Amino acid sequence: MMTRLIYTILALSIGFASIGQTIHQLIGRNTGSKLLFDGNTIRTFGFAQAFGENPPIPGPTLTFTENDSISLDFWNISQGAPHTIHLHGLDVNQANDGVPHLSFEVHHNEHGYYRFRAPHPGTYLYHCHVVSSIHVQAGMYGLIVVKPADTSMTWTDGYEYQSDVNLMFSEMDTIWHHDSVLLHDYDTSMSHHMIPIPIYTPQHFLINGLSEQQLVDKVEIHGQANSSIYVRMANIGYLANRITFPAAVNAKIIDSDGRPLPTPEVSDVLEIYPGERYGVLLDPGQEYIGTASVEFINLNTGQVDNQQVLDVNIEGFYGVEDPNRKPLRLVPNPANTEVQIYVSPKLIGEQSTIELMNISGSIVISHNRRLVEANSVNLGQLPAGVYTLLLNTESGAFSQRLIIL
Ligand SMILES: [Cu+2]
Repeated sequence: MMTRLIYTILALSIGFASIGQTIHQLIGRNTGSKLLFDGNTIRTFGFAQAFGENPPIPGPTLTFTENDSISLDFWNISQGAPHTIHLHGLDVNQANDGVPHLSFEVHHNEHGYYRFRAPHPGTYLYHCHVVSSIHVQAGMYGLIVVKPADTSMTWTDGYEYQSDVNLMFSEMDTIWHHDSVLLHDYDTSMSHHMIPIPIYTPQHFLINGLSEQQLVDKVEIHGQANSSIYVRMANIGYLANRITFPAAVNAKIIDSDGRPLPTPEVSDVLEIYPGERYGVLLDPGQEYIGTASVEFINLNTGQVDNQQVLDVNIEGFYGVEDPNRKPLRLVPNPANTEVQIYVSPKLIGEQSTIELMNISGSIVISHNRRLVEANSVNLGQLPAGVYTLLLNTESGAFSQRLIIL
């Protein structure tokens, strides 16, 4: 199972794959570093994909196709503790499950293969299982996504979706990243419960490894109006997460822990406990710009210790070349004191309501108007910002984002 190899033949083993089998290479390292939102850098452990790469946190998302035969070629280049890959939720056999003493450990400068068949489509986790309280906190975790053969579906005979977003929630306590704690990364006597570990008091609350202003433009829920967005979520932290979606995206919880829910639940709010995974389908009916909230709940106190905010950006009719599919166009956009609403020929002559909504959802302008080709709207002295123009006609309701400078 485990082979001691020297680096000189390493190159021969990289990139090898036979038909029907996928080989992913992962490299366990305990010499990573991570930049936090406050500008501080801490030491981390993690999973990299290339030798010499600073391991990202989370580790790389492993994407498999249902029923594929997978080999994870796992190298330990850590100068220290052994590592494993535990495949959380995947129902692999014990020998390939990465639990030390039941499976195998990969020591420094060694590698081993985890072999398994990708199970039911869904969202799963992987993490190191050596002194897992420390190694997971140190950063040794990542997401596994198993897709059906038809990747436009959540699973065979499931839901069709047009775009997807993966969100992994975790926390970090910088004290646990001091060498004094990380030194306890391995204890052959199995007495690691004796190691005095400081009480876990995270200061950093992470979505895909980022928090606060690091999230801006990096992690967001993004999609198109009138299309479905599949959001996969996993909690690898020690706190619970409460996610609140805006009502405008019509969130529906469709799967949990890698299995479809027998009865999908329409709900804007979802709580995810440590180790759990959920799939949520969003079906925004119109353009929307707003936020989703992620609260981190302390399971000892029940209190919300922190809240992070994710941008939700649902685009309208941008980039649609067919003029018949573009019912309205705003010129200029960004605008200053006035905007022209150009409507498609089939809307001309229809009775309409033109409304302008600010980012808090308040209607700041409302007109009733019989539509002509170019409909002028005076913007007055509205404050600069992002607005949504809503056009209600006899043929239907349309919206478009308008930026006022
Ligand atoms: Cu480890």
